[in-house]
Amino acid sequence: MRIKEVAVLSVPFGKGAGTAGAELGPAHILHAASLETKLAELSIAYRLAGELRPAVQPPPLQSANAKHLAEVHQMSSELAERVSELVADGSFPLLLGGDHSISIGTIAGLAEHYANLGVIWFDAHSDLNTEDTSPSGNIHGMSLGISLGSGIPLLTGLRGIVPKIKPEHVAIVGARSLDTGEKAYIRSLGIACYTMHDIDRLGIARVMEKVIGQFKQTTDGVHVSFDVDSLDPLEAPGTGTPVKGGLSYREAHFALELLYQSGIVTSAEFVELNPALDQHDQTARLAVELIGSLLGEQIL
Ligand code: B3U
Ligand code: MN
Ligand code: MN
Repeated sequence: MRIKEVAVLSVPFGKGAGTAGAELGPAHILHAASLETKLAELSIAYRLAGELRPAVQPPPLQSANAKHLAEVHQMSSELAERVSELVADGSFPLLLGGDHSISIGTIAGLAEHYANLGVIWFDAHSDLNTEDTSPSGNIHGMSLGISLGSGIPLLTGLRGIVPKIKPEHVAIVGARSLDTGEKAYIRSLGIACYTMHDIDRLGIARVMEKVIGQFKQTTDGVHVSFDVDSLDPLEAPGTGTPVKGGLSYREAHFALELLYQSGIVTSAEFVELNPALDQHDQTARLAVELIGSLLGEQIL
């Protein structure tokens, strides 16, 4: 499908994370870091599609080890519906998070349109925990697993498609903090997981060539889920769970430039920006720059 325009949807939701502040992300990307100026500079057809802010507090839901399950469930079902509408409308959904639990809703909405959706998960973590393996009970550490059909049935079952994505259509890039249960899950399903070790060994160009090669023939759409904690905390301090030794400024830009050139990307989200922890909006500004690279900004 030809993309009519980029539809920017704000998702000021932070209850999937253990640290408050990710709910302030969209405002800082839009205002402090001027996303619209960047999109206008690039002559990209875009529209602001508003923000998703569930109106009423849902009644609490019982769960063994999933914090704020009711709020995450409500937000995910509303977000899935909005994202599905944006795709039906021919738009390229660009979501501004919010913590990484928003992916549950994003991917549920996308899965209604793409039977073989590819997901590129830039992250220091793999977000493949379940209630049984999660050390924190924070749902943002479970969102990729839920999209793969593992975990809380209320969330895996959203909009009736289970699973939303197949393991062979997932690639994790930038991993360096994996829990024991996540490592076992990655191995047992054979998920492509490019750790920082792999990036050091192969270089980001080769890694991205492999990811693009993995998806090019076998997927009908590709979603880029960019957790800003994939970046090195020296470049991106404004995030709730920073982990040393991440993607450099140049590796991140280059990876997204290569994805733009590949022409395979059909939606994206930038998550886990926490403006309360940021230094003079450094991370928000970097996120806007990276959105530019993903949408076609070039040096020359
Ligand atoms: N794997 C840990 C930590 C974590 C995951 N995602 C973030 N942190 N941002 C967990 O709590 O599941
Ligand atoms: Mn994440
Ligand atoms: Mn992360």
